[in-house]
Amino acid sequence: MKNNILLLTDSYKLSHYKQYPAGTSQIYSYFESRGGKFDYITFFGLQYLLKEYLAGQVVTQAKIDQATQLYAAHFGTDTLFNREGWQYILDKHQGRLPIRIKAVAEGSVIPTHNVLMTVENTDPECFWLSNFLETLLVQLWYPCTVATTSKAVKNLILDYLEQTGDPSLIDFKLHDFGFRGVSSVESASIGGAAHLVNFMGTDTVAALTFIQEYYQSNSMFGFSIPAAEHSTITSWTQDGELDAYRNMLQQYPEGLVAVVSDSYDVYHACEKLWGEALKDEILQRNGTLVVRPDSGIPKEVVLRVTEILGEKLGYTINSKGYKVLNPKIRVIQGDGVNYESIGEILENLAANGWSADNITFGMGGALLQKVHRDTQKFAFKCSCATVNGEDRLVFKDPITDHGKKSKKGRLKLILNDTHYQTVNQDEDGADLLQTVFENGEIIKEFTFDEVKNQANV
Ligand code: AOY
Repeated sequence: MKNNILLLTDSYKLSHYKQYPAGTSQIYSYFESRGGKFDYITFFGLQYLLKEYLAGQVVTQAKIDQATQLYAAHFGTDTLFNREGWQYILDKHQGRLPIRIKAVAEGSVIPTHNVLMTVENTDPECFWLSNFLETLLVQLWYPCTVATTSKAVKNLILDYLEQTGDPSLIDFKLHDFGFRGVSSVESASIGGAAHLVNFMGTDTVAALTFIQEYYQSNSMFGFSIPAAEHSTITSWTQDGELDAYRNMLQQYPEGLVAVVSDSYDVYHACEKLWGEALKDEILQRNGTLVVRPDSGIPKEVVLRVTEILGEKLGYTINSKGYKVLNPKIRVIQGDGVNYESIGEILENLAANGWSADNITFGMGGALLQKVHRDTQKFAFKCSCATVNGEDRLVFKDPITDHGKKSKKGRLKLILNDTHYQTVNQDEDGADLLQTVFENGEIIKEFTFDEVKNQANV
């Protein structure tokens, strides 16, 4: 049985329905980033979770029966599982979840410490369901964190392009190399799509079908080019390195082609092979050769490779006073690339007079895998409980870590001029949270074009 919602939770949640106060009719919870590495969150990925796991009739008799059996064995007793609660959802709501989810528009860029999403039950009998969904919904941390990292890198590269070159090149300055480095195909799909909220270059093919399927888009949102890997170069043997490179230029006589060039000696490859033996072929080629170093200290190797290629194939000085390689040649760095090393590489290039126009980055593990829920400290907390018909302001504020303090009451997100604020619903100001899900139905959908537009306002 695919995606049994009754099983997509932590074990302890199965016992929680008996733990709320008598008379509880609603649990209202919210999702936020309590800070972290970056100060702004790009919100992305909720629509996938809604479509894949929550929309439509997600409770069936077979799923209840499966859960009944599994939980009896798991807990060693059949008294814990809330069978009646789920049977009620099947019988009374045709298996559709009596839940309302409000959220900021997908692609929104919101300062940390603000409400991004709220979850509440719409049937008072189902007060226990709101936080049963926490486990699944908090997995939103992953696409939000990837989109946030990718956006931060975009702003970093844009700073250097504005200072040293052409900002219109930004869309292809960060290429996703991360498919092999993630823990699953599902993660590659989700994380790869999150990166494409900000950029247009990817080698993570799984992201493309994910966008088509979950973000209603028939057009293409990720692009790539022919590129070598070490096997296609080293199989010519070290003596055949020149022939391997010449073959690349001949097999792809037009457009962009990328060639990993560090199999033996990247400096020799740039100076003698690309820079002398193949110089005329590169200069006469109708396109751009992208040289890829793939080892060493990134900021040092990139600078030296750029200087060799500049000396051998030429460069011009742009209007901002920075050197730009001959348009027939560029550099791509994919080894050791993360937010910090990109800054170091661009700084070292600029300090030596080289424009950011010369380089593109490939980012793999640091984009899609070297992130965790605490990179941006995501949390889902109850802020209001209705008990005996009265709303209680609910919060936590541990003396052992006030950074974990949570918000109180029914929340909304407002924009005061340019300043986002989370306030109580009875205060003035238009709520930026929109209902996206109610009683099993998706109320508001976003296309990937809309997500991208929202992320770049
Ligand atoms: N791809 C730009 C196109 C892609 C890649 C993918 C791991 C590319 C390399 C390149 O130029 O060099 C996964 C490592 C590299």
